[in-house]
Amino acid sequence: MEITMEKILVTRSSMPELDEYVDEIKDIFESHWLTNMGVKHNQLEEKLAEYLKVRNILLFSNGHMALELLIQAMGLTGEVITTPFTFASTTHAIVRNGLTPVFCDVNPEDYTIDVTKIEELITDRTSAILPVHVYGHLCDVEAIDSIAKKHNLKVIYDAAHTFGEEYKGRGVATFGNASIFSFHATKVFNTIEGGAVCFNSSENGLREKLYGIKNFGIWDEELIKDVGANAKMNEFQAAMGLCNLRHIDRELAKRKAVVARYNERLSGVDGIRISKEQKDVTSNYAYYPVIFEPEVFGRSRDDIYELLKVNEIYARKYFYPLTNTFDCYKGMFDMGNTPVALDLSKKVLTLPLYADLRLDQVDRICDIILGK
Ligand code: T4K
Repeated sequence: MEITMEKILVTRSSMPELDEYVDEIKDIFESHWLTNMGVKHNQLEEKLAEYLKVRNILLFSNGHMALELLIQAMGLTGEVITTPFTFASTTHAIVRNGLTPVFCDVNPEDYTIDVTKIEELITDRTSAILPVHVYGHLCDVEAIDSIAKKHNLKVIYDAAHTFGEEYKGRGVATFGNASIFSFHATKVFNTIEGGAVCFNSSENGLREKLYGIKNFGIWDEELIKDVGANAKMNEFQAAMGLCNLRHIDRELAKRKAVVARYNERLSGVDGIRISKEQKDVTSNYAYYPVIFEPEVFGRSRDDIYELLKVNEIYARKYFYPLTNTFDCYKGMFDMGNTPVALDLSKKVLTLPLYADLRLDQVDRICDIILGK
């Protein structure tokens, strides 16, 4: 008799009960108002601002457009210091604005930008720093803030992975000049596709500018002030967000239990490095990255990836390859400038993590990794 294995993907979207979503979208069917900053959109903005403890929030069709249009709205020029250990979106958003990404290495502790290496990359063309809170690990926001102030640079955080996190009781999106979140189906909180720009600072006219730019630059029927795009969140996306936000605390608690089980099984194993809790940070348990040191552990990241795959477990190599080695950027950047990121990208595997992942499934994954 053939035994069928249970397939486990790297993540699985959180969703409300069908009835709850149907209830939420009834108004949309009654009003025929489907998009362009409708009632659900506005309700979600209000609720998220409160949840995220941030003064300004604008919703977008996805996290990438939030970032791309934020860079445009802030009028950045020349060079932007960022990291290559991230999803394609971060680097593409800089390049698609006609700017030059300057890649800073990451630190080997939490894989965020190495703040000791930022200043040597600043030139008279640098306009901003764009660090990434990768996997939900918070960047050293205090050091970045002081470097930015000293050199009069803007700071935009790619906070795609840090929904709901806090640092010393402050919402994560209150740092820097602005931050973006992703509400993609694979994220801790999703609106199917979706994203947001958030900021606390009283950036001059930023809210109005972003509001216009995500709607073709239209300020009113006869006044088109910016070369905008279309990046509006529609009412069905917002309705999904309203439902998912009601259950976010339960979802986070379930994720926490999954992470605790992984930690229990994988900590203290020679040749395996797991993430440490960050001081003063309230985690959202977004990703579970594991670093495999092949000389010590005996097997490489790629060995484990394949081993899991034959067992129908689909972990992912987030973030390999580094963005500065992408085909589309061939010959443009030197990956030798970011040796720590390069090393990590060859050793990291993000294990399956989602609220409904059962603990016996976590055990099965760990048994396979540990050869039990
Ligand atoms: N900045 C950073 C640092 C980011 O990580 C991202 C996105 C962005 C910016 C841009 O934000 P968005 O524009 O995406 O809002 C996924 C996501 O598509 C992407 O949002 C995310 N980062 C990235 C890290 O992961 P893929 O290509 O790995 O996704 P995919 O389709 O292979 O899905 C992974 C797994 O998720 C599937 O095996 C099953 C599960 N899944 C997927 C979908 C699409 C579901 O359960 N439901 C679904 O609907 O990029």
